Amino acid sequence: MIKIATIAGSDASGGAGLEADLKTFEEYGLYGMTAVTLIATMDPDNGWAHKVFPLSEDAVRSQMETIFKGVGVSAAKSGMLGSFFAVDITREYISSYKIKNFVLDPVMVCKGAGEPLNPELNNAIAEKLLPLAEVVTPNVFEAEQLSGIKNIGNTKEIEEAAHIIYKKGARHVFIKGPRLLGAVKAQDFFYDGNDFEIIESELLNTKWTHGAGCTVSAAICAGLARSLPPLEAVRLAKKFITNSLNSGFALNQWVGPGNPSAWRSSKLFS
Ligand code: PXL
Repeated sequence: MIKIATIAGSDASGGAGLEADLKTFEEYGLYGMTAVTLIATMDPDNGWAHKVFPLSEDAVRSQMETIFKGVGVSAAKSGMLGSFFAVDITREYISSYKIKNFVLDPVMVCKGAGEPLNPELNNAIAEKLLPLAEVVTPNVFEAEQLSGIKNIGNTKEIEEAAHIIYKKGARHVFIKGPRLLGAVKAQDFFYDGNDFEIIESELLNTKWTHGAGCTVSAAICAGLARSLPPLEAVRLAKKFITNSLNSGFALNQWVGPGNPSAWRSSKLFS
């Protein structure tokens, strides 16, 4: 059995965070483990406002011991870390256990949470975790933060941002889903230091995309765990998320996730 871990927050609503990661790992036939950094809850009496409950440093470190020392993994990803110590501990374990297949999802903002998380924490993520990343998976906002380029609005600026992020140490850069003016396809951008690749799928008209970023980075990580080269892992992840979002659904009036298991259950019950 191939083992894989996520270092991430728990989303009580189940669509994003480590819940999305675990569901994705399962679809790839892998054994998933979790180091929980925080618990995110959403308030139904206050417009689904997010609240975050960080776990203690000791609790985060103990989980890392369980996973990396006690078991071992073929790949790991990080999601919402939420504290400086979680960034430091992630760096420590990914480097001392020489995890080559490390996918950094630099979660800096959460849809629905309104404002960006702590900007100083974003700098720590860039400095300490980018150099360890086999693949980093920023959305456009995060690519702006990581590269320092403001208001990315066209392919040339995406290329520049990808190049800067690559120079800061990530071995592959995957920029997720910018809505560029005039785009008729859902486009993501992949850069490996030499070639710049646009990866396209049909543009879906859905607002149920909660957890899409977590899911796609988990799918890339799962592909790497299965020994796919990064570009192949990214292509398969793109198919996986498109499938999932094609079966998205509402949880309530505020939020709806994709359905990562849709392709399987449709076979089981047909
Ligand atoms: O989608 C970003 C995200 C990541 N991690 C956790 C979250 C969210 C958004 O809700 O709750 C735990």
